Amino acid sequence: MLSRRAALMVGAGLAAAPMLVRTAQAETAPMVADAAPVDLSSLPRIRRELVAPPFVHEHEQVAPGGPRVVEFTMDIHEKEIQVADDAWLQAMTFNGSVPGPMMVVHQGDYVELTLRNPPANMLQHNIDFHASTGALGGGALTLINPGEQTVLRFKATRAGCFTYHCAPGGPMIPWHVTSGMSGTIMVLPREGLKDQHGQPIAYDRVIYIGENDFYIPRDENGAFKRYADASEGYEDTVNVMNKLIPSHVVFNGAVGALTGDNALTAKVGERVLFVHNQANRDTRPHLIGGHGDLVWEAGKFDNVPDVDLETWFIRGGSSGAALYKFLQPGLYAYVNHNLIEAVNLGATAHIKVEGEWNNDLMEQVMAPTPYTGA
Ligand SMILES: [Cu+2]
Repeated sequence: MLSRRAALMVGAGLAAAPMLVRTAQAETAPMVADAAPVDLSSLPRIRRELVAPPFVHEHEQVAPGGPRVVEFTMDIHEKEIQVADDAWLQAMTFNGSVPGPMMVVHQGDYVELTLRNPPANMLQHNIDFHASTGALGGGALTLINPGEQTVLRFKATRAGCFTYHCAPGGPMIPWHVTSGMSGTIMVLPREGLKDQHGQPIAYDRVIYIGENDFYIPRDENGAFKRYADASEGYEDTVNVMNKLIPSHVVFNGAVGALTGDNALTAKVGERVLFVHNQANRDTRPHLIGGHGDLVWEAGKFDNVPDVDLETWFIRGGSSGAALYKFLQPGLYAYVNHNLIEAVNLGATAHIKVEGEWNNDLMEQVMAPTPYTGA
């Protein structure tokens, strides 16, 4: 007798889908069993409680000492989310949020993640950390069924913002990623960030944006379809997805997730580090009325940052970072500067900045008045 999940997978022709992961899993298992043990018992351990985006858990920018083992726990939740007034998605999430929570460690630390797939879920999941080395980024060691949990430890050898995402094999990979299963780990250099001259630089806050392209099917009348669970929507969703035309391109899981009453806040003089994750598709952040003072476009902090950028490019499958010190008060829009995606499809965030207006930087010399002509 097949479980409901197995029946759905077979019904959708997916039984053989996770082949790559299964093969890598089978090949990796004996190597893992034979490998020399590593003794990390002398290293201090610290446990970090993850928080939902656009916020980030407490962390030090400069490492307070030598390498540590940094412990995290994430639960995977399959749940329906509202993407727009008229659109719902059977989302798959790390820790219940889209994007998954940001994790912060320092270069040389060990990341120790307990990943749990609660019994109420219907699908297999895993995690591929672009920051890690080997075993499909950990994907071959973390594939878990509903009702299972696993612990993966990897050494964060390279500094930068890195995408993580679910990658359970075959067509499950794009489906899970475009259903919300991606996020960012930020590996800070132990001595903190440096500017283009190699001088230390700090941020006052992090704003963590996860951009998602969603592919929600429509019915014969053009209305978005709503499904009882993820598997029920699978076939329709793949048909939309394979045409590569997203129904929504949004920040943090929904149109309006970071605008209006949900707008972010900052103060004139504050340095904000914008971390932008896109696990599937290229994008091009732009802060309207501001700049990227220092931009690690590819997200990797051992590269010299670009300065004074107007728009920067985030490659699909990566996380980038941009530092900006706000100089004027007012309402700013942080957008994907494909403006169709920003305005019509949803990829906009707002930041309300408090402070004193600086007429030297900009002044309205004459307010709009009736045209007097030549
Ligand atoms: Cu998954």
